[in-house]
Amino acid sequence: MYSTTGIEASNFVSSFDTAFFSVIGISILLLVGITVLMLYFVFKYNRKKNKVAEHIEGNTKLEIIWTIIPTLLALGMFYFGWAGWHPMKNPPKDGITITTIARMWNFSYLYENGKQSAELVVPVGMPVKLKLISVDVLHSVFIPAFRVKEDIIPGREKIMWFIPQKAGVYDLYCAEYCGLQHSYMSSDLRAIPQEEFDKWYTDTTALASTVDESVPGAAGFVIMKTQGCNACHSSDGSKIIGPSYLGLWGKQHIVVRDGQDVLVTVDSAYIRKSIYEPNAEIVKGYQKGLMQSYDKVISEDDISKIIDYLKTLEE
Ligand code: HEC
Ligand SMILES: [Cu+2]
Repeated sequence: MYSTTGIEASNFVSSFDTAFFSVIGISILLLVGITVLMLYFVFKYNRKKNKVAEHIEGNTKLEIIWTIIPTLLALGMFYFGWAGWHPMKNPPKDGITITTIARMWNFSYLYENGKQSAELVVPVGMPVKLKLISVDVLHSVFIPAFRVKEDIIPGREKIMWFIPQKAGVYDLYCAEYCGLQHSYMSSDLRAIPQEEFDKWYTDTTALASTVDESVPGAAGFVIMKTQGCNACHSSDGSKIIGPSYLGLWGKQHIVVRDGQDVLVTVDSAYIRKSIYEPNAEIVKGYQKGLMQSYDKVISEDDISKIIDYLKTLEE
């Protein structure tokens, strides 16, 4: 049905490259042509050879030629651009849909069966539709090897699609400046054969099995890494965008709730609220609105694992 024999990384590579190189080719041709012609005229009509300027009224034939040729060139460039772009906007009905959640400053991927991943894992030869969601500001997902890029706009849902054609690991970047750690906002895209993908997809214990359960807090650490919490929170006491996790558990500190300073003790209920409703109480001295709710991606069970991890950082 879908060709997997293509040597290109995705189905959009050849149409994109055709458009790109035809524009570049025409531009180079014009640059060289105009430069050569200009130099030729400079010598040919040198003042020493022909002092008197001639007045030319007009030349219909020439005017028609220099209108038609550039029009054809421009239409040609438009055609290749349109032919490459149009299919990108029309995803097929079949294939898999992966919800791509962008936030300051990481991407995470939510699959139809509830599986979550920090890495975009896709099957080779199958249309992949990314449902793009931003929970905070503008981001943009860019996969250079696949020749696809799409802005992610908060409050709007967008679809981007492609067919991976060659197994491998590719880079995926955020291509829209989105704040302090924007340049670190990237993830891997791993394209694997269908059978291997099916195994990965149905194995919902995969995340847990890579975690050494005998190490206290290990599972919580992996969850926070997957969700990108460490872009804003350190575990060593240093302040990044948010407070450090070091010594957080059991601590008493002041938060601002409805404009009022309130002394709170960091316990399970507080951590849970910090993750599900981060803007209800703001730790004094920090900015409101930076951390967004994780209620759709972090379960109650995950929260208790995160708490186990925080307990290991008690001072
Ligand atoms: C974009 C930056 C950002 C990300 C990502 C982020 N946070 Fe936060 N977080 C903050 C900021 C800023 C605060 C302090 C303001 C507030 O209380 O909301 C905070 C506060 C907290 C607090 C309360 C800390 C305290 O000292 O009382 C906890 C707990 C917390 N975050 C956990 C998490 C977890 C778990 C994740 C990942 C699932 C996460 N955060 C992701 C920015 C972030
Ligand atoms: Cu971004």
